[in-house]
Amino acid sequence: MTSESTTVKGACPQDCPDTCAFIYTVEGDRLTNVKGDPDHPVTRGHLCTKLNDFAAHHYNPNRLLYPMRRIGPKGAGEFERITWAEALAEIKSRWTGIIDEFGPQAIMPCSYLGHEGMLNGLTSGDPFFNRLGSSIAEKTFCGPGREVGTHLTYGPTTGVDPESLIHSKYIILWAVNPLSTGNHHWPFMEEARQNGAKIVAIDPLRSRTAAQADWHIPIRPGTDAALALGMMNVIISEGLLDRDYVDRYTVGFEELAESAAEYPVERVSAITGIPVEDILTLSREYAAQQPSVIRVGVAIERNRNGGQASRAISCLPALTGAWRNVGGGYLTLTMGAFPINWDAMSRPDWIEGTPRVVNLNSLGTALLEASYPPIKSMMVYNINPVVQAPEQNKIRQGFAREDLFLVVSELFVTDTARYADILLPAAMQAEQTDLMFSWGHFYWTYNNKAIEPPGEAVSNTQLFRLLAETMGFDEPEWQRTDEEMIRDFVDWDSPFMEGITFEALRQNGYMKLAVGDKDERAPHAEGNFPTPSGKAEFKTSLAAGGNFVPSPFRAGYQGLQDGGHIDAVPSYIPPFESLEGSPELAARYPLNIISPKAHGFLNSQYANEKKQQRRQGGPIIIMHPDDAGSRGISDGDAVRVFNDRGTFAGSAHVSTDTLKGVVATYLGHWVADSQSRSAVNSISSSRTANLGRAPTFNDNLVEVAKTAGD
Ligand SMILES: Nc1nc2c(c(=O)[nH]1)N[C@H]1C(S)=C(S)[C@@H](COP(=O)(O)OP(=O)(O)OC[C@H]3O[C@@H](n4cnc5c(=O)[nH]c(N)nc54)[C@H](O)[C@@H]3O)O[C@H]1N2
Ligand SMILES: Nc1nc2c(c(=O)[nH]1)N[C@H]1C(S)=C(S)[C@@H](COP(=O)(O)OP(=O)(O)OC[C@H]3O[C@@H](n4cnc5c(=O)[nH]c(N)nc54)[C@H](O)[C@@H]3O)O[C@H]1N2
Ligand code: SF4
Ligand SMILES: [Mo]
Repeated sequence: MTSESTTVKGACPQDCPDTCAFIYTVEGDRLTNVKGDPDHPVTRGHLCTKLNDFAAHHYNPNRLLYPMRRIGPKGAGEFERITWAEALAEIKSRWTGIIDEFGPQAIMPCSYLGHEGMLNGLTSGDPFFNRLGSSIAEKTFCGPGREVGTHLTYGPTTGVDPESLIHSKYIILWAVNPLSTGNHHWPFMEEARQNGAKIVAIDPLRSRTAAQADWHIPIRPGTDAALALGMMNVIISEGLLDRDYVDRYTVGFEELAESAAEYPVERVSAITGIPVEDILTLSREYAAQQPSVIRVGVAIERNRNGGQASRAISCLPALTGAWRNVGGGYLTLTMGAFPINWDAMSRPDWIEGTPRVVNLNSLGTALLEASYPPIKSMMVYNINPVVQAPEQNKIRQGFAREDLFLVVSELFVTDTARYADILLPAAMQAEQTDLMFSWGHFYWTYNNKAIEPPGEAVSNTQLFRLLAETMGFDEPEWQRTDEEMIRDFVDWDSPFMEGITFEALRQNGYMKLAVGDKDERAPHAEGNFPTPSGKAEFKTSLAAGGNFVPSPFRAGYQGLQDGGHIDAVPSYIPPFESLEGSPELAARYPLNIISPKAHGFLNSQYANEKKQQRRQGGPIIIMHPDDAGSRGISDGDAVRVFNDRGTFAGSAHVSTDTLKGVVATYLGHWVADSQSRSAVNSISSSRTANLGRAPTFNDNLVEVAKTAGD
């Protein structure tokens, strides 16, 4: 380190529950190191595998540095450099032409969580597109199933503080793999374990976490609601519930008990594949060993039953009175505690009338099906739909449409960016200002800009300022600096902001919300749930209907239940694609596929880094020995996975790590780097789950065969 080296406080930009505090080291004008801030109480100076080389990622030679125009066929990835002025002029003339002919709804944004910041993240383009009058992209890839499910029981509770987990005695990790997907909760659980806690993982796959747990309970994908109802049945019928807590702080117990009574252990065992004895032991231990806590992951919601599964699971802590003690209760998203002014961020008040809403799970269909006005232009930023969204083949066909004007803002020429007509270079985290909330702890984290962006890359905030100017928008909001935006986006007067100022936050890098002392905090020891009744609602008071918008995350656009109906109490329905749910399809495609997150990639990010590719390896298809054997497949064989929607290839990994009948593969490999020129989402369906219009990535049937010639 030279004498000119300085340090700057930053924050990890990724959609990850941990939101690590960074320390950037800058020498001259160069970012030379990114490390974790050792003083941060949750992230403790340790960055995950993906972000360990984050400084080098900024200097990846394939960074997109200048605006580009397509010169080859769509999808070929052939571009020539142009100036920003040329790029903006072309966008203006194409969009103006489209608006004149078809109206602004023929233009549509497409974005997601490539960046999670308050400024550059999920809502960064919303004000622009609302002001333009475009069609609206409904963004429900991650979270809404759990949110709606949990919300029905508890309202927008903040849940257990992960720092309080050290006080837990029984920890259920349900559909979550924190050792890969948010490892900073683990030390708290490990400390609890040193103090006698038991860690249980419920997962079809022996994940890294399941392998480290005290007890791994394999479960058939999409059957979690049946397990939760079965556990409730055991707990109620054996008198293991906390009757006093139920009487004082819950509503709808009789109805819940009736619903649970339909799930005797034998039936639950047949549905879930879990032995009767294990269901009994789990139920009894969970109820008896207090404080018990359930941490629910995002994977819970990626099937037809996902929302109701979250809801059923969320009833367990109220039934057993787990909330009474510090470290007891339920933990899924801490985000609700952050006093965020979502309307200021996304400006739903700028929407005129009722524009068309396209759920991004149906992106491919929306691009291909006739509609009026037709979608003539799309602007893609913060998302890589060719890899990450379902119906990969339809999306690629849609993006290849000659009459579609596709604008993409990116860090790299991704599988999606290859289809762009105009490609715009985006800044990376050390090159921009942002404020990060967290969905896995209670700390704000401030990202100070450490270096200038390379070439002509711009932050998303700057991109939309430029586009607003180009389109002639003159509202004062477009003149704000990044800091002014941050000041506008937070409710600084909230009680949770006690002791937190903008200046202090910027200087300290991170600050914890005033949620209470981690060693004393038991937010629902005496009920106090933010529901209409003030109690935990086994029977929801929202079931009567109404437009139910639990999440400010997708401000202003959504009624999130399907068909306007919500069952009064939690229920179970079989997955769309399963032997139980679709026997005819299962006869042709007998294997359930799940596609959890890769240890070495963050969704599709970092999958273009050689180091991460080496760490992660190529696409693997994890198969049970019985399923492999009956297909003549041996470990290491090249195989293809297919159904009516598509096909992709990988190398067979034959192992009892997965249940018989379930194959698993990791998400994030780039299509361009894959031997089959396709990836797992080629087989995924666009159907959405029973609550929150959550995706159904883990509710797909496939067949696997040895690749011909092998
Ligand atoms: N099969 C399957 N599919 C899934 C899932 C699954 O489990 N299985 N998970 C789903 C979930 S939970 C999620 S959250 C989604 C995530 O899906 P995406 O949000 O598409 O995830 P990323 O791969 O992170 O892609 C984001 C893109 O944004 C770009 N980007 C990053 N920062 C910036 C920036 O500041 N500006 C601009 N303009 N671009 C930027 C990155 O380079 C990257 O190409 O995927 C979903 N898809
Ligand atoms: N390394 C890494 N970390 C990440 C990400 C990444 O891509 N890579 N992505 C980030 C994002 S956007 C998100 S949303 C989070 C997600 O993080 P998690 O919530 O941990 O999600 P997944 O890894 O998809 O799945 C977790 C586990 O659920 C299991 N599972 C799948 N289907 C079912 C089911 O039906 N029932 C049960 N009980 N278990 C099931 C899977 O086998 C897997 O082991 O991770 C974040 N962190
Ligand atoms: S991806 Fe998650 S664990 Fe890794 S550095 Fe970022 S916030 Fe921390
Ligand atoms: Mo996600």
